[in-house]
Amino acid sequence: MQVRKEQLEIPGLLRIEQGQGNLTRIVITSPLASAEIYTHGAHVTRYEPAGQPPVLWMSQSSWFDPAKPIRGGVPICFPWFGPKQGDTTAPAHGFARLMEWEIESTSHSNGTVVVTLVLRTSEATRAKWPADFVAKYVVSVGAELSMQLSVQNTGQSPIRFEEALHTYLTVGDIHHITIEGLGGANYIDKMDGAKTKPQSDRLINFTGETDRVYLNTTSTCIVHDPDKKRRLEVSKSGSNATVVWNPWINKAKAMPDFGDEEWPGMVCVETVNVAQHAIELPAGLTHVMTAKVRSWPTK
Ligand code: TA6
Repeated sequence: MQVRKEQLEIPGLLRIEQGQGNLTRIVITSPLASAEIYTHGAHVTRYEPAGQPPVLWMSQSSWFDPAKPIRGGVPICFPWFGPKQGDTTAPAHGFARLMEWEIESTSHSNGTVVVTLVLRTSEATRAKWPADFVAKYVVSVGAELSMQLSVQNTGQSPIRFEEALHTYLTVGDIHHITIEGLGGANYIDKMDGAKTKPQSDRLINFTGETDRVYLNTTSTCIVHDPDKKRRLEVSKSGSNATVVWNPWINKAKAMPDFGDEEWPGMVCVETVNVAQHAIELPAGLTHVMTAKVRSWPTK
């Protein structure tokens, strides 16, 4: 049963309102940072540390429609990533980002505001995925943004799922940034027939559409952004793979909810368990994956 709005709001720190598209939006304004979370998809759409520019990127062309995913912020991809194998009618990246999550609780401590949202098995989820689960998403907004996705198998048999916190980051210019942390890892290159290749250079540079699944990596990634004079750090736990994506010119043009000229201003560094890193979860157990995003101004 949904907890009442009045019991969830925290005067001066957290309010609940109708946001874009009349979707329910949680607005957090604390001394440390401000943020917005839509209950549609439990979708974090904004995170701004105090005195700093936005960390998360949002498309100006994003839909805010109960039947469509929001473009930008941190989509939750679950229980599959990309197209669903064997079902061309299924939504890309699973159903979690298309469903209404329930706000279970809110709290605050020393300027950090915490929101817990829940998605439970329903007829709608079973129609797409025959599993019993409870997904909990704990978002902590403070000097860093922490997002913890836990999935409990509440059924009687094992379940297998993929998951991603598909983080869109704002950058000054994709041509000028580098990403540190994945040197030496192998990656699946989705732009070259899904071939597996070594990331031989210590830093990732961008010269075209980039769509890579880095394997067997628990590393923290650092996005060096000389134009915005900052580095964005994406650290994680409970995740063994990282996706790096920029659609570049043609793919941006092909997406109606992505402005044609927006691609230079963003990069995705995604905290994932996909492909050979999909989660096999025995009955009764819970898996937890966490992503933390922090912005460090540089000289
Ligand atoms: O994470 C990269 C990716 O899988 C790309 O292949 C691209 O499809 C992107 O996700 C966006 O997917 P979406 O369904 O949100 O348009």
